[in-house]
Amino acid sequence: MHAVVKRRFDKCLLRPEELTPTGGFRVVGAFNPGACEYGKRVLLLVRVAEMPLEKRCGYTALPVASEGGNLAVEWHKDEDVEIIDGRLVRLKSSGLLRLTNISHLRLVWSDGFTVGSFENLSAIYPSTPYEEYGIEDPRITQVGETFFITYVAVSRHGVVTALISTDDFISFKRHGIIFPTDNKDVVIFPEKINGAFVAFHRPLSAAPFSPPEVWVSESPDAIHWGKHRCAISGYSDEDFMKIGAGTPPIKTPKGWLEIYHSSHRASAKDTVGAYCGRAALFSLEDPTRLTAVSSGPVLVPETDYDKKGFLPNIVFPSGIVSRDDSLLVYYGAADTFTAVAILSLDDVLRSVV
Ligand code: MAN
Repeated sequence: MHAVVKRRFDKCLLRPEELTPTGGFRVVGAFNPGACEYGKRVLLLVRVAEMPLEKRCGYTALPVASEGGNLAVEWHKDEDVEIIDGRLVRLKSSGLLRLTNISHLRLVWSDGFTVGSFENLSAIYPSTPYEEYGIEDPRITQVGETFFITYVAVSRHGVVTALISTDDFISFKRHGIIFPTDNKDVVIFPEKINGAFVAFHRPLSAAPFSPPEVWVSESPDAIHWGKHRCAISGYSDEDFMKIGAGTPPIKTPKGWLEIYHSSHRASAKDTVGAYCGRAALFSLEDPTRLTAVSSGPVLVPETDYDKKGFLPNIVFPSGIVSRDDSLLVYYGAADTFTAVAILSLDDVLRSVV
């Protein structure tokens, strides 16, 4: 797979071993970061995935968070558990899925190209029954003075998206679930359009009449969403398994630019297929109207850290900062690392036809 746009610069910014683990756990991933500019700095909100340190022969450890945010471990006999992939197992008794790791979010300061100290980082831990299997994949959008953080919450109730807002990244207001099960990859536009907040999201049906699609919705307050419509259909000549919005949209002269991800059918030897980033343009006046998509992927697994990790060959764009003609795309590499790739805005716009 080749990218239709050449990277101008790339760098692995954060590795799991650089972060202090929660007591009793080890960090296995520091990836899928939300990103925004804050003053002169770039703030990254990283998904930190952890696995229990303790091992018991013949048992599988499944992590779980209590309502107070403490992480604990449940032990299940190996024979009662079926392994699906590196991330997931199925409990044979109920047929239900569980994650082998549990995620929380941590703030990391950056100048855009390097990251600062990892000490005393603010963290957001799971804290409601809807977050008992972890919180994941944050996206940050500044609208006016307020930063809106959407994130995925996973629990026995399913996979949902919740909202936090903050003005200073010191105090955070939780607004609860904004898109119920199953829905993830929610990115909010950086300005209101015709008086409404607008967001892309990815509903996932248990009774699939369609492949997964990106949808677009509107809201008066970023909490109550309606006017749901399909924005990018999953149908394609290629063997897409899933698509989902990636980075919050950026306003360009040619329209709203969205870098979204596509996942591909797994080859026989892998359990999870490759993930790439693609570009789509939406009308400036009517952000529900898709005007063009890139002729191919704009970001593909290229570097060592994209290709080797917890799950190989994954680039998952989740944050973006635009500086002059450069797009600083922050992404999760191999479900393990946080990385940045710089693309030229002109190149990306030229690839969208
Ligand atoms: C998928 C992957 C995982 C994630 C779960 C729950 O299996 O994206 O990384 O933990 O969904 O959201």
